[in-house]
Amino acid sequence: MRADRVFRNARLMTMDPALPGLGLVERGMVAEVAGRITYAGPERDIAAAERIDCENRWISPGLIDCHTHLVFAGDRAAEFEARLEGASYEEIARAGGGIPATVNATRAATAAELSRLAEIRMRALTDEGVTTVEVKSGYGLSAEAEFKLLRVIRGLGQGADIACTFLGAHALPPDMAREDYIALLCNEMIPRIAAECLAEAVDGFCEGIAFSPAEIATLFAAATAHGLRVKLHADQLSNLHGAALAARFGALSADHLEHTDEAGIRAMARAGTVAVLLPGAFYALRETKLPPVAALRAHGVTIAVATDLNPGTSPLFSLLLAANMAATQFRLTVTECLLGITRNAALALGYTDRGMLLAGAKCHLAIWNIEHPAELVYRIGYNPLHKRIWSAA
Ligand code: DI6
Ligand code: FE
Repeated sequence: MRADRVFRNARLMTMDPALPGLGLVERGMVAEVAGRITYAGPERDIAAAERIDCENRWISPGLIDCHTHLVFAGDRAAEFEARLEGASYEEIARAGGGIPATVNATRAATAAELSRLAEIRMRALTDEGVTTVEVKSGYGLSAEAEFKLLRVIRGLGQGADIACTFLGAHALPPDMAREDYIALLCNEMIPRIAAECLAEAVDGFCEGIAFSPAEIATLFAAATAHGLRVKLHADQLSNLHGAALAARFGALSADHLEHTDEAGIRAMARAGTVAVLLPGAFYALRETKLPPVAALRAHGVTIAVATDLNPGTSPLFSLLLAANMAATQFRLTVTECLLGITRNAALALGYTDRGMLLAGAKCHLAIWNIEHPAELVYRIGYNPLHKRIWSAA
């Protein structure tokens, strides 16, 4: 079959699960028809309307940032300074700073202003080869403000595919009783989100300063009853057994996991829940408790890596730097880091049509000015992207 385009004279990181490691192919090529890969492998003769000589560069799948909170207004630089003076994240949150500060600024902003700010942040990611971004709501915390955020997120994506996640259960809004807010989420917001297809998944923050496991279980029951997948901010600051709770609801992912125990990891392995590690938050909060990487490996849990881009705990605008931090701080291997921002990040979002260079997958590519795949993880604050291939198809 004739291709629309071929990318020839390339070296491939296919991320093919049937091959070891990154599924490397020397002297490779990728063929595309109508936005889909029709062939990826050793160079061969394929007729094509357009032939692109990659000059022996490496091609990876377009990168996937599977956990961001990039729609918000305001900034938290003063909180950063307070933490440098010794205040803890929990102390700041309990004193009305933290998430509530961003909620106030976000509620006051128009949808147009939020879109403008979000597009700038998205550009930082896409400039480094990202082609799919997960974006959470969660800085509205009222029906009106959360729906504003969901519509802003749905309207993004002039330069990347967007997966939208509803994070109404991010913090308790200042003016509401706990039971009333959970009821609002479950009985009014989730049914409307499902009916109007405003989000693909529902997330929550299971933590002492946010929502209890029982509240999250109520939320997840409502989400799954309405056909929405779930994900969870789990065991970041303490072990409330969030990973096991997420697994019980067949969650796509459990994220953070610094305090997750062996039982939680076993439950994730059984449920096929992806572990999303967020080294930006670990770094910014100067945490010392490492996520249980060895146990995740031992139990065969799929590991992804993301930026957690948010104004409080992870003002990190680089997925390559997240990968570098995952290696240096969490001791992930280069292979784990690169699978974590491609194939495994796709799985954390429930996608099987991307994150790999395989026939049938979306033709989202990143073409790199590097001599070896490890260079994507090794440098700090350097962007080796040559060209990104993404189309809305
Ligand atoms: N965990 C996080 O790391 C972010 N949200 C969450 O649930 C923090 C969000 C913020 O501080 O604004
Ligand atoms: Fe987060």
